[in-house]
Amino acid sequence: MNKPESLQENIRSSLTETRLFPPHADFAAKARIDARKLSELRDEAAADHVAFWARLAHEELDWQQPFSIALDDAEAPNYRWFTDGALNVSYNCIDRHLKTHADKLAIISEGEPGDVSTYTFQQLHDEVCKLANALKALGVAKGDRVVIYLPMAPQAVIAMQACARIGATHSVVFGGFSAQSLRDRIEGANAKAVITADGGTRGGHVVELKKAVDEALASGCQSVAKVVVYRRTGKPVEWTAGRDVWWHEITANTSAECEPEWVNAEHPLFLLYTSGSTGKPKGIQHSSGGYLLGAHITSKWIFDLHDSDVFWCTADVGWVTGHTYVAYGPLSNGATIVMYEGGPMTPDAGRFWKICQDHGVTIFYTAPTAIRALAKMGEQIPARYDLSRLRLLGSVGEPINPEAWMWYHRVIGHEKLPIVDTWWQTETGAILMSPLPGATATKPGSCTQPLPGIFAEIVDEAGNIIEGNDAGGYLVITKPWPSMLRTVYDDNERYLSTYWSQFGDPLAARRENKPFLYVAGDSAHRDKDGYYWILGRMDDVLKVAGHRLGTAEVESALVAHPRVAEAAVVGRPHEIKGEGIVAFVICKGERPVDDDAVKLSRELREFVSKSMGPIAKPDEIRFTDQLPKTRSGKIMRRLLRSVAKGEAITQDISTLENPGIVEQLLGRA
Ligand code: 7RM
Repeated sequence: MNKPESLQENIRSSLTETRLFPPHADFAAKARIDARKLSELRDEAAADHVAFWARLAHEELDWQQPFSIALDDAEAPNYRWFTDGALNVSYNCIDRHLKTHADKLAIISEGEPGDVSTYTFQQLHDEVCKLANALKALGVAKGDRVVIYLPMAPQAVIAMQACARIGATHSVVFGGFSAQSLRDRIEGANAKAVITADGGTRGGHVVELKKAVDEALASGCQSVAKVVVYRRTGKPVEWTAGRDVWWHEITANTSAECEPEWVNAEHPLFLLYTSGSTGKPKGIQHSSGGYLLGAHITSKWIFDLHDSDVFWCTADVGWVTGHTYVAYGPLSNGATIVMYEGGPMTPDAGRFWKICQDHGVTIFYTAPTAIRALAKMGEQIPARYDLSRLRLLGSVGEPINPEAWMWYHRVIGHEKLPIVDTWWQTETGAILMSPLPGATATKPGSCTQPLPGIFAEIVDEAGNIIEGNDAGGYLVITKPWPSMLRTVYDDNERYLSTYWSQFGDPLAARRENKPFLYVAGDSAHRDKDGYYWILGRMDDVLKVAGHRLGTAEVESALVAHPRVAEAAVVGRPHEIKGEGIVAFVICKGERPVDDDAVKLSRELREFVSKSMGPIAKPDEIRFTDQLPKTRSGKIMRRLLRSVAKGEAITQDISTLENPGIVEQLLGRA
């Protein structure tokens, strides 16, 4: 295992946690899925998992052309689902609700300054159609890529849905990423258009999105013909005539009807760039039909969506959670969603609870880092707000430590609301492991079990499945599922090598008719009850305050600085953020000391913040003459992680090329 030392605490809780919280009878009585239904679904999926997904796809989605082929595995592990079917995702999220729910609220949105806007399903339909028509008029056609770089406002959902409507493939870039990261993603996707805003507000600051787009386009991005700008702040922006157009102008005299583009189920709905252990972020490519089925059914089952629910997922649309549980899954179920533009501490730590109260939120889905940050502010803050409408709580993004789980349960859930700890990834498209709130007894810190239709296993270093319970090792998924990623955009080799090659050549497996193992990159423990505990990443992917980052990206940002020769970045446990970033840096020339070290360290932290985005800013920079390397030249990250944590070095350093450097790293030389 790559980083067992950071897993100790998670392992400990997975072994010692004995508290069990069965679903409340009154919740279970009204739940869409109760224990009996869950076991029926499991049986059905176990008997024939392809037929199981096919039944759901037929029943739950509206097809313009129903499919007859459920799963095509001829090119496995490039699986295809529902291949001869045609549908439109925006039709499924909007139009199909108009007959009965045209006047129901689809979106309630609050800006950081406190301004509220709402859209009924009819209004959402009209706005989506207008933008869709305007995009078409700008020359955006089916199959083109559109980069979306917007604040957390309804326009982000409208833009995504408008792309889906015309069959354009969107690639949303998180507004917290800098111009440089934006440029890499625009170029990676060869985008034809960018949709942005004059700015957004976060933590009291204006985020200058349009300025970052201008900067990105000034240094490349030849493919971009048009930039659509939504007016949010009203602050003046630079303008490139012929390229830049105002959203409100291009949609002003545009029809509010736009016939959906019926696309094949496999048509790429979106790319989402995500960090891996090496190199540049990968463009994870998702489908239309399979993805929507995953988003739809998990929203319905896990969040137990009923007609009267008001669902708030706090994730930004720049991350996969904001795709599946803001822009697509709940709307596909005809649910009302809440969106919030700003930060959780603005103007104070009561903001989330005030929003829950003011908009009557019934289902609240957030990240452990937010729970920990809010818990730290004390229970008197949530106590000021009426949270009585809440009926279900969720967690996502990283392992939730049992203390945070218990706080959520006790202070927000008043010891009666179910908590769904949902495990999934950008790559999986939708939640794969989670309790069902009316059926599954929960344990603080465990995502419990795979959903019906999902087959998980734990394997050892050699890829052998470990049978029985009380198993620890690599988490793998053994059967394809509809919402899985289809490929890495423009790099299928990377798709094969990252997810399918850890335990042997997937193409050889195809020839020999052996099962494929999707390697999630997480380590996990399955306890004696068959419950899964996600222990953490096996690779160099970090989760910093819920944001997925690769150490390699931060390293390449650092070495772009003129004084840096080499850098190694590791994660270090952080009480609130989950992980913080520590960088070990070798400078060109002499190792900086004293004032120079202090100044350069500040400068490098700013430099990374500027080039990647503030979320990637290292907590600490340490200058060293050398990095600890093995004789084969590999950086010994495990050792760096121990040093960063300030803990005793227990690992064997005799394999190091330069064992003497350990003293310097520890600050003793
Ligand atoms: C949805 C999302 C994926 C990685 C994944 C895990 C970690 C996510 C949980 C979790 C423990 C959870 N997508 N992770 N959810 N770990 N319990 N409930 O976060 O692509 O950004 O990250 O996040 O390590 O591999 S992601």
